[in-house]
Amino acid sequence: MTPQRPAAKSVCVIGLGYIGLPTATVLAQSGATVTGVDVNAVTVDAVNRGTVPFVEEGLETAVAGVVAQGRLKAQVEVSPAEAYVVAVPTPFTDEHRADLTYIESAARSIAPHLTGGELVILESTSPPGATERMAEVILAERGDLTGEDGHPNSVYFAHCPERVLPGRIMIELVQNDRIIGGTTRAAAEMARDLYSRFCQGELLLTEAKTAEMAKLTENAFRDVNIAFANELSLISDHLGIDVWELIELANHHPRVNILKPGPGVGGHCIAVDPWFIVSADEQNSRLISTAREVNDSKPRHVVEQVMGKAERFRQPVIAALGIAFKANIDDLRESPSRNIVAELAQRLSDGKLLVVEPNIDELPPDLAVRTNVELSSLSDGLERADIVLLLVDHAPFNHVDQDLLREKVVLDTRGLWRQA
Ligand code: SAJ
Repeated sequence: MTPQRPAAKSVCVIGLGYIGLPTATVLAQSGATVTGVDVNAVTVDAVNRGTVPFVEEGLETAVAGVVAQGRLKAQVEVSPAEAYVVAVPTPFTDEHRADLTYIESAARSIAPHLTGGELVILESTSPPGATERMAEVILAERGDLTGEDGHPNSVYFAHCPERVLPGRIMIELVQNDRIIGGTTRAAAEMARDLYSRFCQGELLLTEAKTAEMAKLTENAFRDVNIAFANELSLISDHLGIDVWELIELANHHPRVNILKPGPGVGGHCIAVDPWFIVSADEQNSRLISTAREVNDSKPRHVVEQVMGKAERFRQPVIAALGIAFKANIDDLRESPSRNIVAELAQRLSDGKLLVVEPNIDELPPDLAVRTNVELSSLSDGLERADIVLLLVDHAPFNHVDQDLLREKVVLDTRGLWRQA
């Protein structure tokens, strides 16, 4: 039986990171009273001052607005609400399995506040079965409550994975279609009513496990497609073919659309999520796990290429253009380019690595301690380098004067200058 109640007006969002904070903010903008919870007191203080501890276009103004209106406040403890949104990290272990510790501890912190009738939504990207697991943890703590529909003491559980692109989060949160998977139909409908507060995209109802798998599938699809491009780049290098020309030609076919090869796949989504499918059904995920391996092998290949070119110089100076995980962001986490630079720094016995990264002001600590690595401007890097290694297609690199590269050994892992 579907509960007859309006969309939740009070919401507690647990985890104020890249997804939780924007979600709390758009919920507050939609008129809900939102409590944002984070274990990190620095984050809590920042939000309560109307500021944001990371860079995301349009977020800070929005946070400042809802905090000033009293619609969003942050704290370290969970407090009672009609709906809870869990947006905590799901890291993976060394064996490529999802670590559900943060989800379980969020569930335990919610359990004491429930009275029956509440909705608990898991937003974190999760392996199939994680929403059921979250429900189990809560119901194990609270024997007086049930996960079945229609009782006065029912609690409703759903999985609503985020699918927003970093850099466009505030737009995509509102515009993207949303998959909403309930452990029961009533749970899915309650979650739909909550998301319809701010989401202009289609709200697609399904069951929790399918929703979990759908999110992983989207990222695995992209990973497999990038792996195909990366594999073509390895084959082309071996056969002496220009992979960019090859892909451009093949893409003229009306049903072929090959993605771009690069120095590897980074970020905390595409390079991680496919492993959650593999660990759920290893036997049947051969293509997905091979794609991960192909993409993970690409940075090694780039390092070998550079080391091969460096042999001809006594003290090679290498300008590495970009260490973010993709174009036009400052995020260095799980970045193949950063790993390539670290590996090169370790292997170069003599010579210098000039890191050109327009989106940061200082090198991360692991690179800063290396005496053969320095942060450099684009013009300085290009002038001093014997070898120019393009790793990220940041916008400023588009306009490099090709005359400056004429005397240099150039390794363009993104094919950016091919079109120049
Ligand atoms: N990359 C290539 N070649 C390409 C495209 C990407 O090498 O042709 C590399 C990028 O350089 C980067 C990595 O892949 O290292 C991932 O970048 P991305 O732009 O493909 O994706 P993310 O990780 O920023 O965001 C993805 C998005 N998922 C899909 O497009 C299916 C986003 O919508 C998700 O919300 C996000 O993962 C997430 O949070 O899961």
